[in-house]
Amino acid sequence: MLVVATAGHVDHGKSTLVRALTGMEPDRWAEERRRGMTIDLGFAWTTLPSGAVVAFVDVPGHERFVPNMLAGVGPVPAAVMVVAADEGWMPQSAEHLAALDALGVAYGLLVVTRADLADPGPALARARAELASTTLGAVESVVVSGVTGVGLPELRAALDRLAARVPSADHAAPVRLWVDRHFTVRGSGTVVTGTLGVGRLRVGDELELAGTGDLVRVRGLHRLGEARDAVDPVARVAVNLRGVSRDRVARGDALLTPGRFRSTDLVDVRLAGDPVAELPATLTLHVGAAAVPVRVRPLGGDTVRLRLGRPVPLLVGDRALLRDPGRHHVVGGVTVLDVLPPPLRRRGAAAARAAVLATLDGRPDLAGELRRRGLVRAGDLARAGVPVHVAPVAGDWLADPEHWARLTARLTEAVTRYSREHPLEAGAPVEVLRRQLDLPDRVLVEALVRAPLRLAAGRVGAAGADPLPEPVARAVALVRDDFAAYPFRAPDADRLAAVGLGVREIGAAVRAGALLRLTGNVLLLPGAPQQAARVLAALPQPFTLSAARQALDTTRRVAVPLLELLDRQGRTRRLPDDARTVVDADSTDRPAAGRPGRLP
Ligand SMILES: Nc1nc2c(ncn2[C@@H]2O[C@H](COP(=O)(O)OP(=O)(O)OP(=O)(O)O)[C@@H](O)[C@H]2O)c(=O)[nH]1
Ligand SMILES: [Mg+2]
Repeated sequence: MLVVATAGHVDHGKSTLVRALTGMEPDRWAEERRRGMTIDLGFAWTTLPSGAVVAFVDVPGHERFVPNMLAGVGPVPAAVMVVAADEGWMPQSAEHLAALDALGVAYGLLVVTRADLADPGPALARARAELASTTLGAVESVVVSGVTGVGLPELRAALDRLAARVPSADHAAPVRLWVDRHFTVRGSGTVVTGTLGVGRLRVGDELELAGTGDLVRVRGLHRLGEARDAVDPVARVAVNLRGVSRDRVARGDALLTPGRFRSTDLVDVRLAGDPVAELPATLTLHVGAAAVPVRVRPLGGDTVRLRLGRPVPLLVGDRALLRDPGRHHVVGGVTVLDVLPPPLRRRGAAAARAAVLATLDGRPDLAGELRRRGLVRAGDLARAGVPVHVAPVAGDWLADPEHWARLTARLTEAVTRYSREHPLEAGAPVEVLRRQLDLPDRVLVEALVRAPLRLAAGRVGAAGADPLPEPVARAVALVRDDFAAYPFRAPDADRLAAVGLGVREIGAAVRAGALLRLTGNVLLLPGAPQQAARVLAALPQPFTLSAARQALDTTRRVAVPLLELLDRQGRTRRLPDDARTVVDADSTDRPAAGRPGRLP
């Protein structure tokens, strides 16, 4: 289907032309017919001699309704520029042409109407000259009269040639249907219409409503007034939505393939048109059928940063236009360069940003995005319109290869430094490394770990290294000798101090499993509980605390917490009279030694 918008000054005969070609009434409102003037968009269609179908989006020419005109033209790939022979080139001829040029519309026709009223020659010559320097360029032109019908066969033939020239659209692309009309149909609910530029719509599809993020279901589809199960682009389409009330949608909203777009309120763009330095601080951005107020921040050269009044689902490479509504002036077309721009905090950041943007052209460039960002989520790039065809380094994260290599080196340095500064710890905590390397996600730290580094228990250290730092290992060896003679006599404070086991050293030894902490500074070897249970099993059962203390040749300071640990481990059981029996000296069903808690 060829979808084509009309364009041109008020009263130049656009609607008359559409009516003559299609036999349909583009002016839908009674007020429009009463005033003889188009106010809002009109829709009409017909079959061309070749069998191709052309659908018109008929726009108003009056200067007050330019925003409506832009909503119609935004998503449409082709235009018919209409100029009246008797009036010639007029202000909205110029403004509409500027809009088509800003949006990059490259396919179209020039039609000089009302040729029965005046010599079409001068209007034709002027209009051709005006179009020549725009994206439309040297289009075919036809002279007609909507009243006498002169030129209409030639216009139909020209439309057929245009239909053959417009490139076909991508059926597989994600859908972004800009809503240009919405209404309710009794019994069916909410219906929205739009020009489907790319992507396929099917009954039953789930779509995302850009404005609210709501998921909605396609209940029915119409293409040019006929019910369809599916509609391929380019097409005029009406979508009956399930699960949304009419007041949740408005013109300028968009129906999206879920998960494929990200609405943004901050974009960096290249501007074609007026010098950037003279821009007003606020303008209106027109994209698709949307019109959004924006704050304009010139960055330098021809690039500006736009802060949008509300988020809009934009992609890198989108064409849009900036208009000054006060002055009825199309400021220029914009090409979206970045929908995820970095914040500008430091002095000189804007100029630096402009220098980066100067190298971009709005064509998606994965390698360039990775180079500039270093790290970025694959989903964020895909939703910005940049196809992703490289594997993530971790989770959903993509990395620039050089940046990743630098991070690997920095991780090794950070671990080495940490180990030097914290000799008693078994490596650097992942979270500490994440902050030092300024990484957005812990999975990135983990993915950076390469031999000889090793990740264990949330820390990154050198693989194969003794888990116990040298001074601690020496001290533990000394107390181990003490235990050889008296395995259940915990070293007292003096002994601990003498061998050099302070609070931090003890912590390191316990974490490494070299010592068992009964409580506080009461330490035994890790095998002590099992050994004790075997000794106690040889006593007459049940046995008292005092009998246990003597059999183990130790003090109450050790015996009390040791027996409690044995109880928790299920090796002994405490009886109501505080005596105990050994249940299973070699019980393996035990919680981690020293951790408070009961067996189930
Ligand atoms: N004689 C003559 N009158 C025409 C021709 N085309 C349009 N008109 C008349 O011009 C007036 C405006 O025509 P429209 O088709 O409403 O113009 P328009 O461009 O749609 O106007 P807007 O939608 O308001 O911008 C009407 O009175 C038409 O009858 C033509 O070819 N010859
Ligand atoms: Mg009209």
